[in-house]
Order: sequence, then structure tokens, then C-alpha cells
Amino acid sequence: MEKKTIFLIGLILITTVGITFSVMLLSQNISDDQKFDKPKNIKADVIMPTKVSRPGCENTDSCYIPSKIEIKKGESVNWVNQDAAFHSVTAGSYGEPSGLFDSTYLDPEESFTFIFENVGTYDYFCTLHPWMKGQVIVQ
Ligand SMILES: [Cu+2]
Repeated sequence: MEKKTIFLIGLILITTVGITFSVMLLSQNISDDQKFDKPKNIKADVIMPTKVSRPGCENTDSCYIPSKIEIKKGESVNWVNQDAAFHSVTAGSYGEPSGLFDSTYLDPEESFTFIFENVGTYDYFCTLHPWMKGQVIVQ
């Protein structure tokens, strides 16, 4: 009788501790997911700053900032549109897209990531604004 009581108490304790841990882990997972979903936590390698939808940024080479970025083979570049207008990140040059990558129209705050698997120099541009040009150098 006494052994049974001890066993029951033990069972209740183990169950309680188990449930507490499960709830703790679950709530931690949820908050991690929420953090991950926040667009502001995305690391921007290159930004499209404000007002580049009008010509002028090409004079200071600042349509994409930085306009030239160097990475290693296998690494990715993440572009974030910080302007209030649509922009794209499209491989090649205006009128001659290479087809390697194309973000299509990026909404404000939207981002695009591409992984460069091969060494080379890659020009890119914005399909909406011919003056917007950038370059990725993969070593
Ligand atoms: Cu643009």
C-alpha cells in the first residue's frame, strides 16, 4: 500500500516535470520562429536605397549599396529593397539578361538571395530602372 503511494507520487512528479519541460521547449521554439520571420533580422549584403527609382544614383555609383561586392565561391548575396518603389535584381545588363538569376519585382522591404556556385564576375541590373547597376565578384 505504501509502495503504491510512493509510486503514484513519483509518477505524478515525473509527469509534472515532463509537461513543464515540454511547455518550456515549445514556447522557446515558437519565439525562435517568430524571430526568424521578422524581415528586419535578415542580413542585408546589398541594399537598394531610397529614391533610386529616379536617375542620379548612377553618378555616385549608389543605386545598389555597395555596387560591387566580393564573395567566395559557394557564398550567397542577400539584397534588400529599402526603397518605397519596386526594384529587381536581375543578372546581366539591361536588354541582355543572362538568365542566371532574377528576383522579379521586389516590394519595399522584400529581399532576394542568390548562392553563387562558380567563380566569376557577375553584372546585374534592375529591369525597371536601366541606370541601376551592380556587380558581384566571386573568387
Ligand atoms: Cu529599380
